[in-house]
Amino acid sequence: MKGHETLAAALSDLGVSTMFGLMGDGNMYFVDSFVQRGGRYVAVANEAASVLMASGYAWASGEVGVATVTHGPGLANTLASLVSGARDRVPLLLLTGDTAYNGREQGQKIDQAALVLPTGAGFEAMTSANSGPAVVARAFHRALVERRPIVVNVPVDFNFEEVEYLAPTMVNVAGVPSIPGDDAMDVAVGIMASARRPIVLAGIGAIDGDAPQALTELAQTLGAPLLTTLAAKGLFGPDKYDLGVCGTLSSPPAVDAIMASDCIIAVGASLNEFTGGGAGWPYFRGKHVVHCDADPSALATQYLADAPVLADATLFARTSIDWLKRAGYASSGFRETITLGSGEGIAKASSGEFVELIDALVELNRVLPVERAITVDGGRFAWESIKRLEVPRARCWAGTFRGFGAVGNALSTAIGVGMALSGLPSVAVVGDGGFMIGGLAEFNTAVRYGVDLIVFVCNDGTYGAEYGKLVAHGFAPESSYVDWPDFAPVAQSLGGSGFTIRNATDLAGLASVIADRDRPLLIDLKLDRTASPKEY
Ligand SMILES: Cc1ncc(C[n+]2csc(CCOP(=O)(O)OP(=O)(O)O)c2C)c(N)n1
Repeated sequence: MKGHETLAAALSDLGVSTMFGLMGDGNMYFVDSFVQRGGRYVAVANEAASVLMASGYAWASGEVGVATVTHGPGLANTLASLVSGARDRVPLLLLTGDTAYNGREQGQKIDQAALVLPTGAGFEAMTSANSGPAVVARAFHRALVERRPIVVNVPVDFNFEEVEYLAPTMVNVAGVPSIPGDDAMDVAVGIMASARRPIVLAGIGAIDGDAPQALTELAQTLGAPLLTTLAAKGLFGPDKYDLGVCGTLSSPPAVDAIMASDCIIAVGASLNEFTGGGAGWPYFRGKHVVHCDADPSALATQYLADAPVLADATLFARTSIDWLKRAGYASSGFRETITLGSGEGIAKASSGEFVELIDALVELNRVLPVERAITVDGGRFAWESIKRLEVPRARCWAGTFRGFGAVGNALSTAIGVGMALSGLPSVAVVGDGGFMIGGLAEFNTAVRYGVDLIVFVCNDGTYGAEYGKLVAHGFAPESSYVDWPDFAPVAQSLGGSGFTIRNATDLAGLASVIADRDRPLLIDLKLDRTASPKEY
């Protein structure tokens, strides 16, 4: 086999079916081999999007996302996306071409390891033409175990060498779920049993398999309400006692319950200050904390827990229930005493002249099919969007403004999510600034691949986050204004549909526009820049 064929064969043997990329001298032969083998190759418009789409795909599918770019500038275009992937702990493989080792005069030559390593992604270099499959397999398994992007460096001169293909083996890196130790459980169950107002908080370490169900049962046993981290929003599906997100974005009833509680049982959540309610961790202060995680690094980085338990989330929950029942424990009854519901206020009603962001989000939430995926970008529209838009389960929710705080990632991520979860609409909620940073070109990618994408552009004609800060500090805000063209006709030119909402009458048409969509749809929501939410 030729070198490029062995790379495609290795991916196929590792079960990779979809790859996002943009081709150039460094990777095009390998892309061709991948397609020849029946792989689905998604040609993006900008390299940054290849990593973002692969991230969305990885997140929604629970598999390793795979992307490919060419050397030099192609790889350089992915750097911000790699940082986001590394900080958001996305298992991802990026196969990048590299110039030949001896191609010193090649204009696109650059030290690719030096480029990649500061992003937080890992780097695996092919060292000979026949090393490809082993390097790809190692990178693939590292991506799964280390939960971050791993870049595989493929020098172009290895592509055409004739080499022997040695198929890599797929290793079950999940291994045996870790059983909670008796000593740790003794302390944890003692704390749970003596709590009078416990709450159960779950993170992305508890989104898969039986963990949501097992934690729901543990909460029921304890009489505890349920909460999730922002990243795990939707984890408990529709549950009467689910209070939503725990943290700075909590709803008023959730904040009341958290503040009233005396014990937090956090499972699969690598706790951070945002989950803790902001600086000083007000939500955790003065409470007993049980912290279970299968990943020792999640326990090692926080010193909050009275009872750290290194264990699989499901085994922890089931063991806790078992021990509590055997001890004759009776429910605390706490969750029967708290106020349920979202507690979110309704906006000033949109009049015939304009539309309020919150009204539009409430209407979008109402008219979307229950089975939907939501990806929210960064910007001042984001907090209300996170609060108002519901998802049926955890992997249907993606926030792209987390680890690196990059604006413009949501639309591409939503395309990857939509490709992993076909059969439901993938909704990207973005600002006008974010759409132009990273969405415009890739909207057409959704068109080309028939993704059921709905883009909701919260268009206030300004970088609203900056607008709010400029005004707050007494600066003139005009430098933050941008007069974009109307996006609906742009969406049509790109092969999709477009719909503009300027007022309450237009908003009333949203339901039918969404119901009748037959291609990627962009909704341009025109907002008053002075009236949009100021909090950021
Ligand atoms: C890649 C990137 N560029 C710039 C910023 C700075 N930034 C943070 S929020 C924001 C505003 C985005 O504007 P828009 O998408 O229109 O949303 P809005 O705040 O107006 O709701 C910007 C530019 C960033 N975080 N990331």
